[in-house]
Amino acid sequence: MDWLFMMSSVTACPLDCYDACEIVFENGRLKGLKNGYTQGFLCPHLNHFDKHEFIKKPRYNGREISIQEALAILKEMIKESQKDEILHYRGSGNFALMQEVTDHFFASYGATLTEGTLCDGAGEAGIEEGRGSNKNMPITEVAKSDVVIFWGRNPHTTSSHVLPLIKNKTVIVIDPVKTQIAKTADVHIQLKPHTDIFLAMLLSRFLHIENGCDEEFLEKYASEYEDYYELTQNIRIKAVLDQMDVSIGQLGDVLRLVKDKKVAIVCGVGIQKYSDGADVMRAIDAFAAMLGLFGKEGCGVSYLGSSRANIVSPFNKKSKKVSKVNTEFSDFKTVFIQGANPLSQMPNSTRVKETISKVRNIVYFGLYENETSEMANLIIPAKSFLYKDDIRTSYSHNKMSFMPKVAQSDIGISEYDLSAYLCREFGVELQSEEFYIKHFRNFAVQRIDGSWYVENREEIPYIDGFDTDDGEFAFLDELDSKVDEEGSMYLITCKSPTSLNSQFNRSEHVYLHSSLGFCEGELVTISSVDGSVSLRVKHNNDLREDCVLIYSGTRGVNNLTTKKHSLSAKSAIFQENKVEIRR
Ligand SMILES: Nc1nc2c(c(=O)[nH]1)N[C@H]1C(S)=C(S)[C@@H](COP(=O)(O)OP(=O)(O)OC[C@H]3O[C@@H](n4cnc5c(=O)[nH]c(N)nc54)[C@H](O)[C@@H]3O)O[C@H]1N2
Ligand SMILES: Nc1nc2c(c(=O)[nH]1)N[C@H]1C(S)=C(S)[C@@H](COP(=O)(O)OP(=O)(O)OC[C@H]3O[C@@H](n4cnc5c(=O)[nH]c(N)nc54)[C@H](O)[C@@H]3O)O[C@H]1N2
Ligand code: SF4
Ligand SMILES: [Mo]
Repeated sequence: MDWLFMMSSVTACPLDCYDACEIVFENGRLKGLKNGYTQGFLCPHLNHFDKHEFIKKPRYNGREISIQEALAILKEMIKESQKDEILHYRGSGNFALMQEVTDHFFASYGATLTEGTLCDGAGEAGIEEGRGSNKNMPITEVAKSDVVIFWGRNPHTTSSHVLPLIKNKTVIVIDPVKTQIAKTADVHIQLKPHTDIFLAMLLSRFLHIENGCDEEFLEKYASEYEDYYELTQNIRIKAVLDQMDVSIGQLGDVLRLVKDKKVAIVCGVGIQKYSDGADVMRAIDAFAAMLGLFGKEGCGVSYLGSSRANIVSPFNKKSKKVSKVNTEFSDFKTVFIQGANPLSQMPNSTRVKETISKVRNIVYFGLYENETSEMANLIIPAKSFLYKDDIRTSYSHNKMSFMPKVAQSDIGISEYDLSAYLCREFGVELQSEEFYIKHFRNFAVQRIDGSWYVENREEIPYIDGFDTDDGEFAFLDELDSKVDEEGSMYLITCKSPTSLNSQFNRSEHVYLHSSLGFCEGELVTISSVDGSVSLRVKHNNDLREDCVLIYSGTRGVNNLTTKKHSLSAKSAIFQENKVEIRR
């Protein structure tokens, strides 16, 4: 690696991750910043960041070229396409704010951008329906909680910096997988996947029956709670508990631990990878409302907030948009893909491959080789975060972290420099890089701990009620969800400890309970209504017997998933399809 060593500097991890760690870069080594939320440690992705081979040279139809040639070819591709034949598809490979500078060029030029999400959109829609906005309980608040409920969230894998904060607290885990946190939790409810809405509603119902609700809070901020209680009465307790594989005693255990306590419900994306994901999230929020958890210290629901909350983007130009979930790539002549691996990470890969193969000019602008670079005509290596100026925020806490260039490299080009070239060639106005970084910096304030935070992001949101029209929580008024029919197996496709979606060390296995009779190492075919994938088996008895686990980032996993949107948002629903296993 050609580091040009500089003094020790502080930067931040650019990855799409709750923790948004701050990093000390010293003599070519990356270490976690001791102060603040990073608490002096990083995760395996960043500890081994330089072990992963970057793309070093641009390529055009397999031939190595220079960056100047690559830019000239990109210019020709744009010139030979009508404006409405150009698509800018940007993923979340790097989560820092300057990634959006390319949006500025493509939107100003008249190209099409994407909308919707492969990630958290269904849950966010549910939160917005209930509260009128998605203001997140910053994860740092859990330090003040008595009880922490991890609901469809796997902190050892996806947000390990919360772990030091929950020592000696009561922990409840709701997850169909016996995750590492579940193994030491006070209560683990290993429910059947996609039954959380019933669990949340039954918890609300029994809380009400046992007079455990925060009535003062409810009268003031959620006065329709009696109607909601009535809705929960439509659930046939015994039959539904059987279907969920949960006992009434477990409901009692949860209620006993949370009553009159400071409770944080820490939700992940696991609960909402379904078409009714918004309703699931809203029912969990309703349980939080019944407990009166909003607007109080150490209490609340921590999900994925908007990392851009309270920041006005200078790059927010109007443009035509198509969905990121079921994009018809074949409608475009030139597709510019940045920080994304859609051929692996979008749902229904067979469809994605088919539609993208009809595109004349596929441009891939990224760091690593993958399924998308394999199909691209033009490959442009990006500079990694160490070699460019940037700034970032988090969707889990309120810090803003500066990311100055800490080393020099001749490899690749930054998003700003690529945009500056295109803006110059096509007569689009662009300010200096420094101007934009300063623009973002202006939304930060320094606090007494010396760290910078996004200005006016609340530590305790909803102190004065909700952001709905009447300031009250809007409960679900219909129950449209059903327990899935018995039969084929549930697909769990959660995050891997060794990869960040499709970056770094990607899993190559399917994980099954040993009692199913498949041998370790055996090749099996897993299929759904949308497609199939063949993978070797690894045993994992932390799974339920009715679950098939294939991590996000595994090649072929999205052959199995549907291109359908969730019902309330343009959000992907990776766990909607049931699957079968064949030898
Ligand atoms: N190591 C690592 N870290 C990551 C990522 C990564 O790929 N690898 N990705 C990053 C990104 S992009 C995101 S969005 C976050 C997501 O981070 P998390 O929110 O933690 O997401 P997942 O791992 O997808 O799912 C979390 C848990 O939900 C459980 N689950 C699945 N189905 C259900 C269900 O029906 N009900 C319930 N109650 N639980 C269910 C899974 O078993 C899993 O343990 O992680 C970020 N951090
Ligand atoms: N089956 C299944 N599918 C899923 C998920 C799941 O849980 N299961 N999770 C979904 C979720 S939550 C998400 S967020 C998406 C993520 O899906 P993607 O947004 O496609 O993210 P990655 O797989 O991380 O790939 C990102 C690419 O970005 C490039 N990159 C990294 N840094 C930079 C940079 O600085 N500049 C540029 N130009 N490129 C860079 C790398 O080359 C990398 O290959 O996947 C979704 N797909
Ligand atoms: S935990 Fe997340 S933010 Fe921290 S170093 Fe790892 S990937 Fe980056
Ligand atoms: Mo995500």
